[in-house]
Amino acid sequence: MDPLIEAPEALEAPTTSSAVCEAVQAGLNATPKTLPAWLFYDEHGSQLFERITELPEYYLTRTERHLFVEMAPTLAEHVGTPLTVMELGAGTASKTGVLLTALAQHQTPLLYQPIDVSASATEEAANVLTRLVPQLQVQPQIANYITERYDVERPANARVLALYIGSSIGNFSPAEQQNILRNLRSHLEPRDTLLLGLDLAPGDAKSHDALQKAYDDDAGVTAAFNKNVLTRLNREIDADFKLDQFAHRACWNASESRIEMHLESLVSQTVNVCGDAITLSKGETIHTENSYKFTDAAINTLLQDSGFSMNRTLTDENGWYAVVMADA
Ligand code: AVI
Repeated sequence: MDPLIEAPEALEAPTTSSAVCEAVQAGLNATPKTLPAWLFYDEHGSQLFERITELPEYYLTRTERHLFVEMAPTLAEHVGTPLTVMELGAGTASKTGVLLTALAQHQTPLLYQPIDVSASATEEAANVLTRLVPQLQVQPQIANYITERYDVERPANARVLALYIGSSIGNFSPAEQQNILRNLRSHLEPRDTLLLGLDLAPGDAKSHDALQKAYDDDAGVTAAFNKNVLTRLNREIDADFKLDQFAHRACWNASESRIEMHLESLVSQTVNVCGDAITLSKGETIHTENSYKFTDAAINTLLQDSGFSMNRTLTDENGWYAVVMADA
């Protein structure tokens, strides 16, 4: 994978094609049909995601970055020093530099512990960040924070600032969200802090239309990102999806408070996947992604159920995105 690309790989892709076949067949034989989210992040998919983060419609990344710029000067004061910073699913940590630069002004050296499944992304993060913040000691861990154990090192007496940003939590089910945060909480002590980046639910502040457009942009980059899973399956397991017979769909599921991405079959068709003939009727969809959006009440409940207590929330002037500080 291109090390410059920030791929939020939620779950590790299986390494053998028979394991890919097994996962894909299970999803396509289910009702409704689904495909696993790790399929998005091959090399091309990661590049497309990077382009998504720069789209005018995709406000999440730039809004979070603005909030970090705003909060960075007073962060050390709020969290307390001495401290160490750890980050779940750090990727190339492109936004973390803003926070680390500010924190390093209060403390030298500053230990930064990124945890990510991608060794190349973490290596890139270490290279870029140590050039940007020379006072930084980067100690990466290559681990899938969902399925594998990880450690948090605490240099003498330091508080831990745990980062889980980028709305990454939104791609997991509510039960998974709670498990991720509970597991994180088990590594922390009461004087530690969690910084969580979340996308907010539509309502008075954010229209459904604005949210919808973030997942169905005019340039068609998100559509290409979604359809790329089919290209990947054609290449990796010799499936025969015809891309022009599928359309990208993004829809708001109000009862689940999530944007769903689907691939809709435009005709009745049969697709061959690992020797399995999968039939799709016209209009039937394959569900490829969930992106949960949070109300204030949902954030509070999630934090409380995971053993954290809300300290303060920073939102942008539109009220579209939130960076939440919670006490462990
Ligand atoms: C990585 N994740 C936070 C993105 C999101 O907004 O749920 C993935 C994405 N899917 C479509 N566009 C972006």
